[in-house]
Amino acid sequence: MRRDGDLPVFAQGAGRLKLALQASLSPASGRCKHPGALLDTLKHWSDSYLHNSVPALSYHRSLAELGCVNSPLAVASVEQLTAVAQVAGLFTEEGVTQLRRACYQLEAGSTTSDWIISNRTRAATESSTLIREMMGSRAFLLAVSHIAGVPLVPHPFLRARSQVNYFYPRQTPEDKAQIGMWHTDGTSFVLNILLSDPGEYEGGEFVFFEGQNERFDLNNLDGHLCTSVVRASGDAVYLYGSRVFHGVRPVTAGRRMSLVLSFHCPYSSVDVNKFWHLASDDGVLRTIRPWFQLRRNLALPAEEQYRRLGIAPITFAELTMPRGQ
Ligand SMILES: O=C(O)CCC(=O)C(=O)O
Ligand SMILES: [Fe+2]
Repeated sequence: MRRDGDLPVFAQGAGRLKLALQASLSPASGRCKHPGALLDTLKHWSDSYLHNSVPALSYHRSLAELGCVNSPLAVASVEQLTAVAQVAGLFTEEGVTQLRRACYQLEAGSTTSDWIISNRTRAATESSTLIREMMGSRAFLLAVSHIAGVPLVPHPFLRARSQVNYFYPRQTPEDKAQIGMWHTDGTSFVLNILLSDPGEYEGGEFVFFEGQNERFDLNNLDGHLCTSVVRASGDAVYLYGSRVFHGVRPVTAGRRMSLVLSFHCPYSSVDVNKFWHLASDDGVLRTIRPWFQLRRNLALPAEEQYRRLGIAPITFAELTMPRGQ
């Protein structure tokens, strides 16, 4: 039996263009559960929610190790760029508790759709003080930059920057399973933080393809299909999301919640996000203006991007130093 037969592949190429046009015609395809609900816990972020020590990586592969020869970024090599890493112990217990609380609250603003992820709240940084402040924290950005191998800032496209995913089992056999279809992300530097404990759900494994994305073939995953060992609330999978196929298998009991954050390397104006990827979520018209804004923001010098965040630039040199210096 094909192990991931129940996980389809999200439309690529022309299929995605079609979805973008459909989204434009039915903007109400994702309906908010409780419009007008207060989504913010109004809790502030504190850097004490991060462990001081270097996050433990239980698994790490660079883009080179996945078979990529040409680096997508002129400023970093394929050896330097992390393709996949499993991260434990990034947050303290109190940090995990606060993130869980914030993400529970955001569920009232979630929408369901047939897109890649069935049920989610987008632009979490716009609704949650805690998540917005965390994304603007230099200590947090430095920790994620260490994992990624290059200095990072929050992704300038707000609706792609942060989202909370909620997965439930089907209620009736006719229901569609809530899944994360096999896909690559529209952004490259992506941290997927699991915010559920193992006892809270069954199924819902995070799977990824350990190989070049060009070689991905649903009918022949042999030897390349990996299931993440990330299990405990607060553990994370970091991905070079635009190059590594991944998905979330159906949840068969309970509820699985995850916070997905996207970043950008400000020393490069390269961004793989395609207009059609963004438009397949929001429709063509609603994507045009933010798209041009994104192009302008990507072209800003790194120093200016960090200045706008109100923090000192993270440099490449800083990432090669042992932590704590
Ligand atoms: O829920 C997760 O763990 C990851 C979902 C995902 O791949 C995404 O949101 O792009
Ligand atoms: Fe993803």
